[in-house]
Amino acid sequence: MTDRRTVTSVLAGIVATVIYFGTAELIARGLGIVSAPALILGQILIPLMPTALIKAAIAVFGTGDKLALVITIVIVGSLLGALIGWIGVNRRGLSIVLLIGFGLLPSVLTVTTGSELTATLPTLGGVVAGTIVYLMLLHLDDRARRKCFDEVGQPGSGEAGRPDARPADSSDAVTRERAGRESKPDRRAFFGLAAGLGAIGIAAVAAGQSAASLARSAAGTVTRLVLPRPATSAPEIPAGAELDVTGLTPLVTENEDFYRIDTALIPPSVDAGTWQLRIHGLVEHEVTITMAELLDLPLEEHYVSLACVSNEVGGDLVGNAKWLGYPIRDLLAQAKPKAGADMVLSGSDDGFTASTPLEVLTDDRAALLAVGMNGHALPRDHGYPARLVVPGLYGYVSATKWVTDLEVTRFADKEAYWTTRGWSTHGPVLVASRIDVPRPGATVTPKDGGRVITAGMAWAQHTGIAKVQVSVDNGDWQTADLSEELTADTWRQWRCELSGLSRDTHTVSVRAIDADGNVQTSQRRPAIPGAATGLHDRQFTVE
Ligand SMILES: Nc1nc2c(c(=O)[nH]1)N[C@H]1C(S)=C(S)[C@@H](COP(=O)(O)O)O[C@H]1N2
Ligand SMILES: [Mo]
Repeated sequence: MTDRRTVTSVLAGIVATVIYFGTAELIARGLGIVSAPALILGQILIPLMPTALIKAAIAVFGTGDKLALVITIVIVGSLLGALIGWIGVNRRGLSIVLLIGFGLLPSVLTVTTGSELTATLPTLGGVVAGTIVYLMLLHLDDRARRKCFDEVGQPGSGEAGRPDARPADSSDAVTRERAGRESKPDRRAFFGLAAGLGAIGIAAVAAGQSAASLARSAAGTVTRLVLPRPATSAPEIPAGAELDVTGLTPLVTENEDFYRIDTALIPPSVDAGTWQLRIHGLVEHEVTITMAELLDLPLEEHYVSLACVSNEVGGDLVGNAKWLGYPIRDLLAQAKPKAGADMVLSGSDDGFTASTPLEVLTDDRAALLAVGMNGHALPRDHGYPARLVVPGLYGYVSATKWVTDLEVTRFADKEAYWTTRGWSTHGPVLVASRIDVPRPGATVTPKDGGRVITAGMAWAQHTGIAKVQVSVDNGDWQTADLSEELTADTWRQWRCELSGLSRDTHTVSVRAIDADGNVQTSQRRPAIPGAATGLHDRQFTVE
């Protein structure tokens, strides 16, 4: 009897939790806001995790639609719900208090972080629905039990909270058997309702999530700023800059396809009308610039490829876009950095910071305070309304999205977000290359003359790619054809015809050499503290 009560009570706790999350997701979607408990909890948990886990989590959640995180939180939450249900076997009142208390936690957190009050509505709705479901299931369970006691001539149970106060019927085999039989319809009703509500809760979470990712991709492409024409346009794309190979990555990455990496589970929603950038610290004059002032300046357009330091060898955390913005060099010239300064700590609305060498921001490269990406306002995921883009550095030390603050300072005095977590202070990009074609494990039919095409991308931003070489089955390096260079700040496509391959499985590997003569190293090294190294290779079969 006690076992069965434990089962039903624990189940009621789990179902209540799932209904809680599901209701909250649906309300959040209905209101068009992102503050459902699963994401709020994720936002709080991520910074508490060990560094390696955070990077891994961000790689998964930063690019995906956060579904994995939400599932994890719902599962962990349900375990807590189970625990509360288990406590409820003996102490029902306490379990209800715990259910409501833990349930309200995310709304307390939203309020204390200064969000609007509507942001708490999903959580509140979730708590109400979850508590009702919990009480309803327990009531059904009590009724099943009470009925069976009545049937066997026992008094109705008014002491549901104290099982030890119940008549000692469990020692009586006959009573137990009768009880089991008599309570069956109510038992079935209990389990049926529990299963049904559990399924509804899960469906609600799923529906809320898919609506959220739809809303996110819409928010990611919508244009809210009217961008001025550039004073200086980007160069025309030369005819030979794109090679005609099926399956090869396009030279310019569409905004929707651009990789996304950041620590913000919920991308900040910044109002361009009130946005300001403040330049301060070791400067002669503090400068504050509004969006209207920024858009009035002569803006420049530049193609720049951006890469993430945590990109694995062969990975796709790299993209190339046409950015519209104002040179950071010219903004800093207005502020006049003082002698001794060697770094600019850029900060964003969400607390992220990046440390960029001052000299990189003041030399002649196209380091931009960007407002446009491929002819559109920056998508929210990519830093709307303004971000930094600096050719030649990894994103974590340069590409601050939702940027609001530039502090001119010294590496000796300040540390940036990822530097305090074990990543190197300076993050120059390393020469890199990747194979796109053939696809992994592909079976290829050689073209006339027994030729097999391999192709891919190579990058060494701000230095430029001089050469790409491929090797089959550890044979001699052969030189690939390169697409025409767009600029030294962008990646280049390469292609190579392999011939004389036997009908067998082969491995092709690639290496790039930059314009300074640096050869991409074959030495394998993990991403932390300063980008993974090693050569990308790929297996395919010739038929
Ligand atoms: N505010 C903010 N800016 C940020 C980050 C972040 O976490 N927060 N991540 C950086 C990192 S690690 C990279 S690689 C680039 C990625 O930019 P993208 O998402 O537009 O591709 O943004 C950088 N800017
Ligand atoms: Mo990154």
